[in-house]
Amino acid sequence: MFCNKCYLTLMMAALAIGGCTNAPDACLPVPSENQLRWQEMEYYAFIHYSLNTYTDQSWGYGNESLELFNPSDLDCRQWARICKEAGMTGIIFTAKHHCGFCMWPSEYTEYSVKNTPWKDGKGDVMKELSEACREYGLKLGVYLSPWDRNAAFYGKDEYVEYFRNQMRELLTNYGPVFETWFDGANGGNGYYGGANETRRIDAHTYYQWAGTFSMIRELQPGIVIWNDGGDRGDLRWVGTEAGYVGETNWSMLNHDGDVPFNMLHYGLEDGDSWVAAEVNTSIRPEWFYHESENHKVKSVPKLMETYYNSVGRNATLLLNVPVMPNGLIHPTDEQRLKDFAQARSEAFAVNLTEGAQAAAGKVRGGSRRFDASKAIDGNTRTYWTTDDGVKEASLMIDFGKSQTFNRFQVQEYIRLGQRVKSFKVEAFIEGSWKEITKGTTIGYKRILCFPTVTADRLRFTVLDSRACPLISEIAVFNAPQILDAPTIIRRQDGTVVITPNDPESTVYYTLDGSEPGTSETQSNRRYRGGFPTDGKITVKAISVEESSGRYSPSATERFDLPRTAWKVVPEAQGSQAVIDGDPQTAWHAGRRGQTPEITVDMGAEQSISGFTYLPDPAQWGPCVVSFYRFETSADGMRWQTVSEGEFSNIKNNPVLQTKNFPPVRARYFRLVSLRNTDGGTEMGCAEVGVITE
Ligand code: FUL
Ligand code: CA
Repeated sequence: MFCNKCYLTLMMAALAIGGCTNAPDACLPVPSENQLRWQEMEYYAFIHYSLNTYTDQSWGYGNESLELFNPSDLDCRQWARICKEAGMTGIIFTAKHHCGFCMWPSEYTEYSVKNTPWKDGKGDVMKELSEACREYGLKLGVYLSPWDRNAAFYGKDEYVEYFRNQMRELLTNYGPVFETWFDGANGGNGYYGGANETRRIDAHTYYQWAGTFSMIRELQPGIVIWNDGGDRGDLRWVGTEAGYVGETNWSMLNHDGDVPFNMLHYGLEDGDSWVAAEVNTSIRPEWFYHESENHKVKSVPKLMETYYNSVGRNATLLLNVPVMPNGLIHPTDEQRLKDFAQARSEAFAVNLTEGAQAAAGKVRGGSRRFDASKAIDGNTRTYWTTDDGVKEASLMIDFGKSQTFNRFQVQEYIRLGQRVKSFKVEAFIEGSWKEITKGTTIGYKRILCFPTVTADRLRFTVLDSRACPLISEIAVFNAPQILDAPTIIRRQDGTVVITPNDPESTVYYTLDGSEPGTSETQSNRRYRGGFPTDGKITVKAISVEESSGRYSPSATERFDLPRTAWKVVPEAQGSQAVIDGDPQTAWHAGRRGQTPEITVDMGAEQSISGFTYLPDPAQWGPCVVSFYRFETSADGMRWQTVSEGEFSNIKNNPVLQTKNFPPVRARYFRLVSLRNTDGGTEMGCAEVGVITE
């Protein structure tokens, strides 16, 4: 947190750097030294590993057996090596997830590694990880779940003391910790020492965060504290786990009162506190390891997109990699992280502003205070600026010769506050200035992608700013094109439709499970438009750039029987969207007092052993079901419940949910929403399906 007392120190820093008595005033609020150091870490790892790893769950209930924890090859040095090679700067580890199991031998509970078969109870994952991080030059962070489904006294006053005691152990015994992460989730029910009941708390009052935060700051003066709004932390969640923050992203918030989701996503231009954004997302759909997701590890293009939408939008990127039951990171994830690092170093290999000339344009109502060359001197501690009060200014970069580029990177000197509200970038092409891209906020770092252009001059113009703009660095790159895996859907009538991310590329696909190649053969077909299919199928597809022969990673989709004869009954306007095979179309059941259920007539009896639910992809008001009942019927009159329960962590991670049950024969099925993540029952649904025997 920044206070006015620090203002003088800051002014002096500004003078020293600017070397000029005329340095601009700070534009409050400004980041603390801890926040600055953290922001510069840019990209670091999340590691999810706990008892869930052994039960295939997202959230443990708190009663899972301690005997489950006995990894054969646990090696934190492997994790640290992989993260280091990936270009990451630290690791935040799930020391305790919602199930309450402690990955270190906590003095305050029996539910920890000390009572597992692993190393005869003498092991300590936190210790091994802290040593590995030190060895590889990575910073260490801890995730300590406030919600504890094992603790008998969770929900009572004494739990807060317990939580603080655990925090104290973690912040005392393992060296410097750069960040603490407290997930806000509380799904209510749990084991709670055998009580097996639902316990709800008010997350803002129950944990008495103020006391916990001051203890944390005392134990680790260099730390930053994560929060999801309102609790005076140092950095904020962005309101989604999908891997992006708003295009407009202010590093400020108001610290009082509840912070709505969209404020987490965009920040607040006139917020009173510095609370920059951290984008947390997983390299797989879920946070913990699930074997069934081994083919769902995000592609390099997807990771690049995530990078541009996080680090490239004034946030840090906290990328999760799960650990397998044997205690190691899966080779696919390792390879993907390496390829992602490689793609970034290729994209940002040559900065075209190095050796170029920069000049400030005519400034309306003021002089050019600090020279334009400061914006391309390779030093983020120096900056180009104008006189106070000037909120519109431009800077021209002359490459001296014709250059080809498609990325523009710009940084503000945030020590004196985040200022720029909007800007544009033009290139001098065929004798005139043409706008090639534009943006709103900048902050610590902003990267813009646009179609490749060739020009010898570029013009950057700040169109509006909270105070005179301070631009510390501008870089221009020519990143190679990256082909992404195409998306594959199957429509209700069995037609498979494949869409490449780059419309100019060619798609090849297979239906026999083999990896697609770059030329047409009997099994490797060239995609020429939607094609009919029948039965259960697996489709694999790649995008190919014909001119170079380069190709994308492959996409794989498995489809159960086509739904040709399916009908939503009774049919309501738009209700077919839930079975049309298109994950982008959705329908809501239970609006305006109607029953929150979807009933499907499959047209004929089938033997089914599971169902799938994909929530509405809409960003706001998606009505995601968290507690459900699934029923089947042979005649549409007499129904039986075959599955009932919870979709864990679906609120923050609304991916496809699969539930299995013993096979039943049925012609009809019905998904009933018992509760959605907002406490109501309305059910937003993009797709509902069954698993046939
Ligand atoms: C969520 C948790 O509920 C997930 O399990 C995961 O730990 C994620 C980072 O935060 O909200
Ligand atoms: Ca749909």
